[in-house]
Formats: sequence, structure tokens, C-alpha cells
Amino acid sequence: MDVVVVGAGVAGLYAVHRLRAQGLSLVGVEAGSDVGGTWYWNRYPGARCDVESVDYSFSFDPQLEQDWDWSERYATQPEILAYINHVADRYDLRSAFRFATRVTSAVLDEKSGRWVLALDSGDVLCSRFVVFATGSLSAVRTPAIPGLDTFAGRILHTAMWPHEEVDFAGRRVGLIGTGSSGIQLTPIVAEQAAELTVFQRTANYSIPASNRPHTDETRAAYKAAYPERRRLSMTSGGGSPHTPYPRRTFEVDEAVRQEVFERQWELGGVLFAKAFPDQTRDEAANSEARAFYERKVRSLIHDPGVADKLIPRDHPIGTKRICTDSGYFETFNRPNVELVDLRATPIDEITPLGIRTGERVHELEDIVLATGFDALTGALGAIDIQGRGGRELRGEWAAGPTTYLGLGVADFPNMFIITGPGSPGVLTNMILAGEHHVDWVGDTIAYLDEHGLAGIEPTPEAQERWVHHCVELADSTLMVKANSWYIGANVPGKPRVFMPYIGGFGRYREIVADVVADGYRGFDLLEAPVRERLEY
Ligand code: N01
Repeated sequence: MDVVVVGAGVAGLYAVHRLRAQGLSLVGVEAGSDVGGTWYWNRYPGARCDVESVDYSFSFDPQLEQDWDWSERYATQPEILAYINHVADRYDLRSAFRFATRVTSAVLDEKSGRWVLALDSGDVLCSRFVVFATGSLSAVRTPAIPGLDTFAGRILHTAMWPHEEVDFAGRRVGLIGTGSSGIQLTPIVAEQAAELTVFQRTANYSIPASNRPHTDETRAAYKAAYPERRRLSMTSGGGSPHTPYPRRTFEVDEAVRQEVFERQWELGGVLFAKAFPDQTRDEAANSEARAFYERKVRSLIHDPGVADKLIPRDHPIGTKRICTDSGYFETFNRPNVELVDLRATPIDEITPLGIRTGERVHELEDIVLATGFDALTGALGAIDIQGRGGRELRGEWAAGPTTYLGLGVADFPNMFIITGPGSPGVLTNMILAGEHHVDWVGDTIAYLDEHGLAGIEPTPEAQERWVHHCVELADSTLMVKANSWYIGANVPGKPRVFMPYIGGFGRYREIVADVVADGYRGFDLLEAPVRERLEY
């Protein structure tokens, strides 16, 4: 066939729709038993997106925008998954996929110029192009805590949550991990469980979502405003219509500064990272935002000792993704909730009875792991991908991932990556970024076919320049100061490289458009499948 699309998350689904529409033959492969990607797997109670649903939705069909009704500002995971299912049905996307199937290897056959993909079902697929829409946060991390496998109770992971309802009523629950997932889940478990112990290694910044239901009136208003909302999102830094205050932190007086912070706080969640444009670039500006944040959070927590533990001190605000919560800090005012600071008392082991920190054993019936992902490279690293001369992607990326524009890799012709390293994807709105990349792939394949070309591949020089540019941009910000998954710091042994393109979605779109207008500058356009390269 022409294309194999790997992944039936939002990007993979759109890839099937878009590439099929231009007449390409294709097959999709998906590890889950149905569509949805991240929204299929992460079905823990409390899961929501931190981008407003109105914006975190497909833009490719204006009629779809008008037909679908979002019930609240930040829809829950079941509603987002229902939306994705609606899209899959509406455009008949499910029929393209082989579900419950993993790609184990993807090897370039240089003679034919075809990609040969082995599936864990034993089947083999062969295609001209391969599109990896495998997700940025899809390779689940389970930490190697001694004794984890000896625990006698239930072990759950937020990113592999059971399909059936999990009842915590009357149980003693331990939760490890206080990133976005753990922070969303905590208030819900606390309401149900007899006791909840939250094991926190690093405190995180979290801001209330300011979630609220849509009314007929707000729904009509956002539907009418869609064209403008999308226009702003496409040109913005973060893929949503919200932009920072137009002046820098210290260009305004104290009263205005506080007013801007207050307004951004009310807007909710991750948007606080961009109250002022210099907030994640300038230490002093960041400290102002941090101080405002600390005052707000302290006012939510009764016990100042607990508040001390919950306020981050190890990284500037916004340099890890700010979490978006619904009642997280207030949960620690409940009598059935305890916070254990793992910096003071680390986990020594897990026993059949529970978690031991020093002399104390926290007796538990359930352990919930909210311990995150091997982000951006993990899903591709799980597949044995081999390009020219048997070069392995894992090996090529051993010192950190290298791509050109996040879309392709030198020596891996006709292989496309959606929202991976070098793309602004994870710093923006993943649906809009996915659509952008897929449209580029579709346009590029059409261009190749129209010009009788066999393929496309980044030049090593262009790739090196892009990687350098991404690193340089990140180094000019405070983002590199945090031990975030953006920089690989959450996975022991992973090279410390800031992986996304941080120059903004709008700017990135301009760069890609300019590259295309300039005859695919930085790419080799291949006339034949086989290409001799001097260095081999
Ligand atoms: O994962 P994380 P996540 N012992 O990596 C801790 C998106 N997302 O699933 O920081 C003890 O952020 C780890 O501690 P530390 C969003 O982009 C979005 O929560 O390494 N603790 C940390 O606290 C997000 O950023 C939404 O010290 C251990 C936690 O586990 C991304 O997904 C919702 C440990 C992992 O936090 C990832 O979020 C959910 C150990 N051995 C996810 N190992 C929304 O849209 C790890 N930890 C709102």
C-alpha cells in the first residue's frame, strides 16, 4: 500500500482521513483495542485535558465544530473519548485499522524503497511511506521500586487504567506521583477511600482549572467565534487563542501586574505559565509569578507545614507543564488524606502490606502509580526502526533525538513523525499540531507523486541545524532548569536534551511553509528508491 499509519489517536485518525481523501491506499495499526490513543488508555477518574475542549478538537471540518456540543470548558476523558469515537464513525476511520496489534519493527528495504513493518500478529506490511502517530506520552513508565511485585493488594497505573469501574470505597490507598495525572486523580480517590496517602517526590505547580459547564448561550458564542478562535490558535505560541499580556512583567506597575496574574489565574491551569511574555525567560519575572502563585496556594491549605511541602522550590514556575486541577490542594485539608514527602523519607521498598519509608510501613490495599511516561522518544524506541544501511533509530538517537522540523529523520526516507521531538507539539495543542503535521505529510506525498519523485529525506546538515536551533532556543529560556520530561530527566539514563521546538506554534508553521515554498529546503527529494550516498 502507499502508507502505513501507526497509531489511532487523534493524529493517526486524522492521518487516515486526510491521506485516504487524496486517494492513497493505507492501513492503520493500533495497539489498543479501539480508537482514542491517550484518551483510550488514560481513563482514570478525573482525567481531563488542560486545553479547553473547544480548542482541543479537530479543526479540519467546520461542520464538525458546529455539530458537536461540548458540555463543559474542560471535558472529562469519557466525553473526549466519545467525541473521538464520533469522529471515527462519522468519517469511517475505524475500518482502516488493525486494532490490538503492535508494530514490532519497521525496516527500510533499500532496493525497493519500501518500508517493511512486522506486526506482533505475525503479519508483515509493506508500504512506500510510514507515518508514526505513536504519541508523545504513550510509553508508560513504571518505576523500579524494590518489592513492587510483592505487593499483595491492587496495583493500578493511571496510564493503563482498567475499563471497568475501580471502587476505592472504604479502602486504604497509596498514590505515587504528583504530576498532572496524580493531581487530577487525588481529589476523587480522597472522596471515596477510607484513607489516601499521597507519596510526593517533587512538588508541582498546579492551578485550578476554573472549569464550568457550557450553557446554550456560551455554546452558541463559541460556535459563532470558531473561525477567529482557530485563526488565533494557529498563529499563537501555544495553539490556543490565549496570548500573554502584551507587555513584559516589569514594564507595568505592581497594581497592573497583580491584576494580570489574577486574570490569568482565573482563566485557569496551564495558561498561567504565559501571564507575561518574559515569564519563562527571566528569573526575576518568574519570581514575581511564583510569589503570586505561592500566596494563592497557601490560602487553600489549612496546615502551613503541609503547604510548605506542596510548594515547589526546585524549578521556576512554568518550566514543567503546570498541572490543571479541580480541588487538589483543598484535598490535603481532609482528615483522611496524608502527604508523605519522599525527599525527607524516601521509599525503601514495597512489601506485601504496603510502602515502607524508613521505619514506617504505610499499610495499603491499593497502590496507584501516576508515574508518567518515557516522553517523545519512548514509543518509537519500542519499535526496531532501521533506515539506510541498517541504521537503527534507537542508536541514532542514543545521545538525544535528531529530526528536521520534527517531521523526518536523515537516513530514514519516507518516514514521517507526528508531534515528536523537534516539533512544537507537546508545548501546543496536540490536535492542531497533529493536523498541521498530517497536512504537511499529505501535501508532501502529493508533491512527490506529481513530480514523479520516489521519496523525501532530510539532509544531515539541515537536521543538524534544526537540532542546534531547538537547543539554542531552549537554552535562552528557563525551561532547561527543570527536571522535566521535556528534557528527559524523568527517565534514569536518558540524555538530557530539551526535545520540543520551543519557538511557538505560529512561528513553526511559518518556518515549515517557508521550507516548502523554497522547494523543500533542507530535504533531499529522491528520484529513485535507491540512492547511493558517498559516505557509505
Ligand atoms: O507524569 P509526570 P503525568 N518514586 O511525569 C513521580 C500530560 N497530562 O502522567 O517529579 C516516586 O508529570 C514523579 O516525581 P518526580 C501532561 O503533559 C496531561 O502526571 O520525578 N515518585 C512525578 O511526580 C503531563 O505533564 C493531563 O520527582 C516517582 C510523577 O511520578 C504529562 O502528561 C493529565 C517515581 C510523574 O509525573 C505527564 O503527566 C495527565 C518514583 N520512583 C497527563 N517515578 C492534563 O491534560 C516517578 N515519580 C491535565
